Amino acid sequence: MDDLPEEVHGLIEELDEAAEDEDLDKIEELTQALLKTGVDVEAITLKKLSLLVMEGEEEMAQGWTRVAIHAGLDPFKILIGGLAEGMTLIGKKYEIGEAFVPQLLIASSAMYGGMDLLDPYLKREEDMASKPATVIIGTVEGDVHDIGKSLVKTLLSANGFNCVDLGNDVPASRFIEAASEYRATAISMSTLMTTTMAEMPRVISMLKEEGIRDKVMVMVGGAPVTTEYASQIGADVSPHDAASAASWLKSSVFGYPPECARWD
Ligand code: B12
Repeated sequence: MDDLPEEVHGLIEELDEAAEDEDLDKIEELTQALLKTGVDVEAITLKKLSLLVMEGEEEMAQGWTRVAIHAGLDPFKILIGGLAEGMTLIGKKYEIGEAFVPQLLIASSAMYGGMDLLDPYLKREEDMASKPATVIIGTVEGDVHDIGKSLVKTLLSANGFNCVDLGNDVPASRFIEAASEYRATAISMSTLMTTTMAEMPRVISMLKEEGIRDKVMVMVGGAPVTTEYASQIGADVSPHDAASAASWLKSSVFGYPPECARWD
């Protein structure tokens, strides 16, 4: 961002102030002025958002999320390339000892703060037939990491799936109960820790014990989960990110028996 014209630097500084003051009219007005300069507003805004999440600046991250919305950027790009990218940046710092748990927590709040504002813009697709397929989503027992899980939920919802979010630290039995209760089409499990990965085969074993393994597709994911691990534990798939999870499920659901054929 160093090589930007003086005028653009000035506008970015003014936008920082307006974001801090939560001055919504000023943010809109300055965004229009920034667009008129002809600079790459998308690149500037995504970079700003990732840095603000990394620094845990919740108000500023919200202000710049508004800038991104006013600038007409694709809401999914704002989410993945801006807000979630900030979590990746703080994660790298944590791994080399330059950030600690409190910083991770404030970065998470900044990420969720921006995501709340984006929510109404993350449009739901309506072309999935009148009764959308239901997916049970959660982070496994013992694990409180929920950002990746929430991204999967957002992307699946945007692709027309009905998501039942069980949250984090979800006992295996809760996945099973919810699958039967909602006559689910799929279960999506996340974990970010090697120590809690064993919860995933536990859920799959319970599905088999209850005689319902063939009624639901099982997706597993999270940083330590590999394709090999997924097939070893008898999951159907482990797409590597939230967007591929949504596209895999969307294409798989059409060849899958309908809900009544599975659950009645
Ligand atoms: C933020 C963070 C936290 C936050 C979580 C806040 C929150 N609301 O989620 C807090 C501070 C609470 C936290 C706590 C802890 N953490 Co932590 N945390 C992280 C960190 C830095 C980033 C995680 C993150 O949000 N990434 C961003 C999201 C977007 O990525 P993601 O979750 O991986 O999701 C992507 C994919 O994996 C995939 N995906 C995710 N789920 C699914 C599901 C499906 C079905 C599919 C297909 C795809 C998919 O899609 C997403 C991309 O689109 C990671 C390090 C890292 N680099 O990952 C450590 C990390 C996960 N934490 C770790 C640890 C050890 C802990 C603590 C034990 C620390 C402590 N001493 O207290 C506790 C755990 C407490 C518990 N019982 O769970 C370790 C785990 C080590 C291991 N291998 O087991 C890591 C790897 C850091 C490290 N290198 O040591 N943590």
